Amino acid sequence: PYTHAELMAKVAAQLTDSRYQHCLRVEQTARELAQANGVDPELAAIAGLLHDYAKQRSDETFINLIKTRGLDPALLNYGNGVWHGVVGAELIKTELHIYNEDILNAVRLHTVGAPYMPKLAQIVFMADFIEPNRNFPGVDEARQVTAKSLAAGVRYQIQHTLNYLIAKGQPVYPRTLATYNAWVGGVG
Ligand code: DGI
Ligand code: FE
Ligand code: FE
Ligand code: FE
Repeated sequence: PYTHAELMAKVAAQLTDSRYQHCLRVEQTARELAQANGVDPELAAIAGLLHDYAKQRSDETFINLIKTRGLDPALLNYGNGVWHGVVGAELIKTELHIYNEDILNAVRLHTVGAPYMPKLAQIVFMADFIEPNRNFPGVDEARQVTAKSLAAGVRYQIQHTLNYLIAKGQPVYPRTLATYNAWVGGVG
């Protein structure tokens, strides 16, 4: 297996410097959220470091993986935003030889979430949203909510994401909507 330092070099080689720096901030934020939530900080750090590993691959790469690895064909109707996590996890297996399903799932779910998310996946999802350089309106509230309750943070983020996609007229991947319904839905 690659050492942590070797994985850092692998990630750096795949990404622009600013995207790599984002990955390092997500790694550190995930480590802190793990410590606060009783999750293994090293697993969180690795998942955080790797979450955007595939972000700068070509559309063609993702389309081929969707077809050859038996992934949801509906993915073909979306783009890099949805693909780099859900499909990108395949490249982490093949190229980095990481087969820990907890790590791979956290990468897969980091953008669109899922109705059920293990704590590690919730941590990477939130670390990506609130890492120190994020500065969208509401990010400070998101940080405060997440510090009090990881699940409340997930709820906050998925509401924000759905609002953003609709405001922009973007198509919503069905699992993004399922995440929203599962985490936000209460009494109907
Ligand atoms: O990779 P990052 O920029 O750090 O952040 P991210 O992985 O959370 O989000 C990547 C993009 O994916 C973001 O611009 C929003 C977009 N996205 C998330 N869910 C959906 C989506 N785009 C579409 N079209 N549909 C979705 O359901
Ligand atoms: Fe991402
Ligand atoms: Fe995200
Ligand atoms: Fe990210």
